[in-house]
Amino acid sequence: MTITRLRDALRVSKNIIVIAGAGLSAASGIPTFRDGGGLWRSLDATTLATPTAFAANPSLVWQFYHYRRVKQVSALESKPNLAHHIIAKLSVPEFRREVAPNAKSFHLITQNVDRLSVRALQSLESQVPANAPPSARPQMDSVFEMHGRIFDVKCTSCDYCVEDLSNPLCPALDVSHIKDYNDAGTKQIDIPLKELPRCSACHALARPGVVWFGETPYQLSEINRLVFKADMCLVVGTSSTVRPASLFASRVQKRGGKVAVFNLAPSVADESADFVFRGPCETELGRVFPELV
Ligand code: BJW
Ligand code: ZN
Repeated sequence: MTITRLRDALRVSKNIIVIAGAGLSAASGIPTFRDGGGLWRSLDATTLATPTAFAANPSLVWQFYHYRRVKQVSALESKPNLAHHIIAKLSVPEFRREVAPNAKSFHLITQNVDRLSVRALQSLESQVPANAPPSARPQMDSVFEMHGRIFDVKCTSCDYCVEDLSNPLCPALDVSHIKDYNDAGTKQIDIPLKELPRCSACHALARPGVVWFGETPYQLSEINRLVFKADMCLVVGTSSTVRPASLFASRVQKRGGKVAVFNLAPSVADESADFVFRGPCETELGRVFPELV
């Protein structure tokens, strides 16, 4: 049975990584990008998620990201689901010992910008008694948000980057009248540059702190180091179509590691995977790790 085989492989794993994508947050109500109902099904990524698109139409790009901040990702609108919580628990040495007694490290490399994996860690940390030993605590630095964070506001000039949860970020970006994300990503809007979010350090135009096509993801050298030493890679809720994240699993495998895919639908990663769990990751991870539910 696939669960038993994966559990056997986990028992001898030393360095575990999870590569996550939008499917991890789907059960939290956050749209994916490429499958049914995904953002890039009805919207054109090249007009919204590239530096050229932002240079050409910063008002539209800001409106799109502001809508997603407020209506989809905010703490009021979404919360971590069971899959986030199970992955967070794997970062706690005492929980991890149950499934991977030989593991020296565990890291999540997420392409998601929604912060839900970090919120899951924070919620776990808040439940740990103050006098608990480090082995009972989640490892707060175990998450790498390689495509940035949707609540970060980043300067286009000096690169100063700060999390700003204000709603609206500036009066001109009030999106309360916008019906849905399709409208947010297409409805013409013409906000003068000086009324868009500005850098609080140098006052230049600011942009959403996410990684667009053609840009280098964050923390790539640390991530490459983790991928290089990993001997177990769980690929959770990603279509595995966007580089460089789509390349990590095969790199782990080339060095003799194992790959387990958790996806609702077939993905390009399935073909070479050692284990495939077809179904919602919030259910499948619970089946594989019942002690972490
Ligand atoms: C479930 C589920 C459930 C649903 N349970 N599963 C030609 C021109 C220009 C660039 C390129 C080019 N060719 C290649 C490139 C590179 C490019 C790229 O890969 N493009 C391809 C699309 C062709 N990549 C880049 O440009 C990257 N940078 C780069 O390569 O820099 C160069 C470099 C590399 C290495 C070293 C140094 C330099 C940057 C990519 C940035 C991607 N940005 C976005 C937007 C982020 C901001 C925002 O949120 O708007 O990131 S695009 C979008 O795709 C987002 C995601 O993180 C990313 C990946 O998508 P993901 O997460 O896989 O989502 P989906 O929707 O595709 O899949 C969801 C999956 O979940 C599906 O499989 C479902 O079945 C499943 N699912 N519910 C389990 N409940
Ligand atoms: Zn600045």
